[in-house]
This record gives sequence, structure tokens and C-alpha cells, in this order.
Amino acid sequence: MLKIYHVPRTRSVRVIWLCEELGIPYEVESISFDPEFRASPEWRKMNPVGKVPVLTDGDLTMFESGAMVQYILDRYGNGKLQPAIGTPEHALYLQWSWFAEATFARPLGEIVSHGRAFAKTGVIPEVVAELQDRSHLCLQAIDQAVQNKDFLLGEFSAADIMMGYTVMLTEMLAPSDNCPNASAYWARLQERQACQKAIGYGLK
Ligand SMILES: N[C@@H](CCC(=O)N[C@@H](CS)C(=O)NCC(=O)O)C(=O)O
Repeated sequence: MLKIYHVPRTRSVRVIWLCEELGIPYEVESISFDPEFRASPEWRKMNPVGKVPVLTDGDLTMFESGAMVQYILDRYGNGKLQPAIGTPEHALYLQWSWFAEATFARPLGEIVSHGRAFAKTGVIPEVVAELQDRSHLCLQAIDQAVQNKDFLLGEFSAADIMMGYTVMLTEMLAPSDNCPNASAYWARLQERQACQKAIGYGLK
């Protein structure tokens, strides 16, 4: 049985969302996001850098949300939510999935880290603005990509789950009114029951 170690509003949302879309069984263990817990030897054994999420499947323990998504698809997905491996469509599926975490989420994560590092003295507005600019460039890429289609590949795929979470982070950390197609895309994603369930999981 898949077990997802979850904190609301974190990247474990992606993993719950995927399991819901696929209709496969999973268990959720809600964990603390306190830095003390994440620094504990117990948690570091699960995630060596003390982040969230973690996925276990029997003896397998994984960190990195995108890798979890790919593992679940390949092992339990029966070909759903990703194009056939080795096709140009799969290449684009990989591109958008990686872009969501490696390029787009990066400046957003830095905004959080900067806020934490400068919590006492106050953030440096120029630094935050530069990071937000980099996020907006990524959002513009999404705005263009979904100009004439509902989802990144046309049909809904797991790349939209990867991207949906990052767009949600953008809304929280670098909101922009200048990307109407991206906003409509995010609204479309939020209409999905699986998305609603994942985002709401564990929220009071
Ligand atoms: N690339 C990692 C990023 C993990 C990550 O940054 N998780 C956040 C929550 S969504 C976290 O644990 N932040 C706490 C910290 O960085 O101290 C993944 O996709 O799993």
C-alpha cells in the first residue's frame, strides 16, 4: 500500500492528487511541518534534507515529489495520464513535469527561504521582486502553452498535476493578473474533484 507523508499545501498534494485521479488505494500519514520534527533523526532517515513529502511503498522509501509521481504512474498507472514512453508527446510530458519543479518552482522556493532567512531583519524587497519576476516569466510560458488548449498536452496528464501545484504556489507567493490563460488553466484544474480532495486534505 502506498503511504504518503503529508502536510497540507506542500508537494504531497501532487501525490494525493495523482492517486485520486488514478483511483488507486493509498494511505496518508499527516506529519508535523515544524522545523524541529523535520530535523529529527527519525525524519532525516526518511528525507535526508528534512523536507516534505515522503512516499513509502512496502520497503521502498522515496523523497522528491516528481519522482514519486513518475513511479506511481509507471507501476500502477496502466498507461494512464502519461503518453507512451519514447514518443514526442512523452518528451513534452517530461519537459513540462520537470519545468514545473526544476525551473518554475525554484524562484518560488527561494522566496520562501529568503522570507525565513530574513524574518528578523525584514526581507530585501529587490530580492523578492527579482524572484517574482523569474516566476512570472515561467507563468508567461504556461500562459502561452495553454492559449489554445485546456491542458499542457491537450488532454489532461500528470504534467498538469506537477504544474498545478506550482501554479498554486505562484498564486500564494507571486500573484499576477497578467496571465489570463494560465489563470483559466488553474481554474480548470481546480474543478477536478481529485484536485479539490488533494488540496483540502488535512485542512481544517
Ligand atoms: N524538489 C522537492 C522539494 C521539496 C520541498 O521543498 N518541500 C517543501 C514543502 S512543499 C519543504 O519541505 N520545505 C521546507 C524547507 O525547505 O525547509 C520535491 O519536489 O519533493
